[in-house]
Amino acid sequence: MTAVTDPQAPYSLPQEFEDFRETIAKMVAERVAPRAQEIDETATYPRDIRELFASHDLMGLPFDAEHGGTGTGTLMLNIAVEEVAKACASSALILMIQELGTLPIKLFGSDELKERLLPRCASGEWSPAFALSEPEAGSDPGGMRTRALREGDEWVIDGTKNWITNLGVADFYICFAVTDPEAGHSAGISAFVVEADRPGFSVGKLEHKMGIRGSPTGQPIFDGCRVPAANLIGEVNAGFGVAMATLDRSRLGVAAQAVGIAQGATDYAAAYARERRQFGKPIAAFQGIQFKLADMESRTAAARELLYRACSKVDSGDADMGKHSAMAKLIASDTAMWVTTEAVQVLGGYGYVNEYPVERMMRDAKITQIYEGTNEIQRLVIARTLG
Ligand code: COS
Repeated sequence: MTAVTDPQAPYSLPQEFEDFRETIAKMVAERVAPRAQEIDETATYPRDIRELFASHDLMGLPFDAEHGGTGTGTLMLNIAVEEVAKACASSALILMIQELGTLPIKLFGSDELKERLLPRCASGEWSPAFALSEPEAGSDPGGMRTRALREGDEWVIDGTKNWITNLGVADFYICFAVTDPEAGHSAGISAFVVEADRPGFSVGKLEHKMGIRGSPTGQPIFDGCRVPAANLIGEVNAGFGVAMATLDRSRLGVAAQAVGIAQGATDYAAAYARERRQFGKPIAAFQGIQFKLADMESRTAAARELLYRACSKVDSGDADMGKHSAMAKLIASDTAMWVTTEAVQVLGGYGYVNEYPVERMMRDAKITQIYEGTNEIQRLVIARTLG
């Protein structure tokens, strides 16, 4: 047997990750938490928070050093997402989308596309969007209707996407479109970069949402929108694989957001229970409340373990990363929904009003069970690996 010098080391986060978490937590407490309620109430995209992230180099977290990023990997990125989501899930989405909308380029793009787009995203100057879903193609993106036709050195894109994060804010959209209608379900799809200032691109309906209200979501419209052949990502007709490989990694962002929301709700409910007095003592003295808080803390800790393990799978390029990110996303999002509902219960009537943050957390938690693949789709992805 090989000698083990530090028995703790294989199963604890390196100190630099803990230090990083502490720095982010401090910034979040000072600058993000005080803005969270207003961002939700006014449903406005917090540009100031994005600038704050850029000034702290956080927008560079999803990128390699050669493209102006921090080169620090998925785990570091998702620790940041988690810490921000503790206070404001909409702000966490700013970091998540920076990864989701650039992974297709990072994984499959030409050197020219990488050099053209990634450094501007790493600096925070630009932000992307990932346009896969359509009104008639949500869980089943292989059935999309958006088309792209080759004309000379250009592609002409026609179609409408749906539920697209960063609508109207994004500088470019990763648009998936059918390029070979004869190829059959999911086979003849390609991925393109469409800059927001291309003629034929427009911002359609923006949604009024239950949660993550500080992040604009809606329908980008591509109407005879022309992009140069150089804007194709990867091979023609290989776009479905681009989308799937992206989601295998980006779903960890959703898991991190969910863990953050759950921890934020647990911390708030625990502090509240120490202060709130009924029947002559703090409600934290009652076992009914203690058991709730203990379960909230434990389930969140379990979800976090799964998340970090899946991050390390992605960072080491393990073949089963997709299964692990689906498991992390599934468990973390179900945990966030359960924990935030319990947090509202701990606060009682105060939990139900927006003077307190837990009703926002409960509304924000719901989307984590839906986007980047519903939890039913995650179960499908996991089940398929079981043989
Ligand atoms: N990585 C790379 N390639 C993959 C892949 C992955 N994780 N999963 C599937 N593929 C490939 C398959 O290998 C197959 O290629 P070949 O035909 O060359 O073998 C192709 O993609 C089609 O795969 P499959 O038949 O499994 O596709 P399905 O239409 O059955 O869809 C699910 C599979 C349901 C998993 C997929 O549609 C999905 O993830 N849906 C949810 C979409 C989603 O998350 N939407 C949210 C949008 S972002 S908010």
